[in-house]
Amino acid sequence: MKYLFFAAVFSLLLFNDCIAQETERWDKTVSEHPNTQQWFKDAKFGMFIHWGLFAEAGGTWDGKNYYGISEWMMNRGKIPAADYAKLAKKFNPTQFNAKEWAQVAKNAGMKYMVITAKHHEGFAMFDTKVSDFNIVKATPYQKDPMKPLAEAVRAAGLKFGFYYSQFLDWHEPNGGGNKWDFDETKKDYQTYYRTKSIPQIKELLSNYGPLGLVWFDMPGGLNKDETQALINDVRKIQPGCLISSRVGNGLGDFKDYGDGEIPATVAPNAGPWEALFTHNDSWGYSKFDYNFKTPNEIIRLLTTVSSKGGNLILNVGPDSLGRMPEYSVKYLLKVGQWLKINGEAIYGTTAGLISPQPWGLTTTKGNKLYLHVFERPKNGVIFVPGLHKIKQAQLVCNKSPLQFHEVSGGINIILPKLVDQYNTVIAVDMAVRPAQQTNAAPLVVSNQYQNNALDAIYAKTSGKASVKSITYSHYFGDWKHVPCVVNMEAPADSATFYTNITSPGDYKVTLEYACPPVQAKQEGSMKLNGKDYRFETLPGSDYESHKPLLFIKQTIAIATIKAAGEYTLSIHPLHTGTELFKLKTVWLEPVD
Ligand code: FHN
Repeated sequence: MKYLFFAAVFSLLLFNDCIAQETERWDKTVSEHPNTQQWFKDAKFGMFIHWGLFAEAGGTWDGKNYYGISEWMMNRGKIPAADYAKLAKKFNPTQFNAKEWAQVAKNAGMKYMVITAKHHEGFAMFDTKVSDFNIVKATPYQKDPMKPLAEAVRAAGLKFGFYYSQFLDWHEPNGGGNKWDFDETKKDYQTYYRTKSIPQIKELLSNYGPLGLVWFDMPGGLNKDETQALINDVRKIQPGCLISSRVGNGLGDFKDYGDGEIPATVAPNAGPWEALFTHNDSWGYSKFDYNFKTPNEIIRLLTTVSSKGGNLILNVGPDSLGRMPEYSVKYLLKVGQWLKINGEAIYGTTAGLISPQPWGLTTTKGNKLYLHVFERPKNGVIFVPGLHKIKQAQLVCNKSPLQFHEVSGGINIILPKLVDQYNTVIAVDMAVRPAQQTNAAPLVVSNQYQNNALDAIYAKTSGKASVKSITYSHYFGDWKHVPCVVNMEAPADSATFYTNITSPGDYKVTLEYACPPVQAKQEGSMKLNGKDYRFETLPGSDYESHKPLLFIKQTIAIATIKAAGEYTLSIHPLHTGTELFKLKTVWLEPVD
């Protein structure tokens, strides 16, 4: 009962009919076995699987459809635990095939798999002696799918891990989160941990062979010492098993960002980290959710995360029969085919030394720099700023050498054509490794590309202005995170972008921003190349974290650049008022 007050406040904050989405604080790496982290750092790509009773419902309860993340339906509908538990009577995944799932992950080029052993609904998808609310005792299936899955995944050469919701349990009177059935003031979280959570975690660590990691989620009810004690329990049974930062209290071996979040900046000495996305918008199987990311989108996502030095864990939500979504199987295979050819530019790499370019991104491995080319410049010349003294450049897919020239400020590499429809990779052997570029490096702008984006994360801010990740959702729980320049309320609050405009000409300048209707019609100024361009803001939508946020694109100028060179572009409100807008991107589109 000691932490009842803390936990009650926590629950109130978190579960007032919706879930909050914020990144857990995570300070440092606590594993006493740092060598065990190497596999994780090198892996880069993993499969997340959300599977539970929610797959049986698929987002529908009592004739009502719940759009959004399906695994939260019980909470959203305030479905009594006893009624919800009846889903188990129907849950019969007769088409589940552990080897097939392992093969899908392997063929996708994934190096680890993490599956929900127990999600917030409280149902154990494994054989547990701790509670009868489990797949063996409560369903017609009567088998433990985790046993063959753990074996098949390891046999396929991948690491295997469990997701375990350690605090939220809507089935149990003492579990976190369910206050529609159980009196919040009578909950005893310590008892919950002692009688269900910790014993089940120990079962998972004892009965399923070597685990690569335990992926804890949504901490609560434990202070730092108690969280450390939980970690110690894990380490006692499996010393090499990694622990996610969502174990809470700033602990854990690797950091997980928010759902669907890519960090804007990552410190070069940051520990291992993971970005987590779901293939469509729901984590659990949802009948209505067909918003699957295309192979191109997944490859770009994986490349983006790798270029920042992290891992991507991508979720799939199998249905109640044990089938993975058709589009997941199909599109992940395409990703795997790309990785088969270009994997050396992803696996085992560290963050790209060169900051993002209009043509794409970079990753690094020792003295090799990989250029991931998404957009081919019209003239085929890839300018890599800050790079000097290279030995060779060649296409990764067929090893054919590419011509290159040292030019002022960098290297030009000639790319005759884009050979890959998703991401053409060039491997560069560096004689000298340049220093890691930061977001402060000037942004290359060129008329060789259809458009040039100056994203908020590259803005240097002054006054009260700052760059902040704005979180919002479309449906319930499908979080979006968009870094924006915020708090520009007075002329001194500005956002400045440093650019390197490599080709003279006319550029159309378009601002992309979100502005609530009541704050619209404020005047702003954009200065570029000695000219001051004025504009008035347009109304979009109000900002509420649980609603869609409307970003508007407003063209405010054509700027003529007479000579190539470095230019600053800065934006600020003309008068003191409310926030001018949340600025996402400034687009510079060459006019032919
Ligand atoms: O509430 C869960 C959600 O259902 C899902 O499991 C995600 C995956 O990261 N974690 C929680 C929200 O952050």
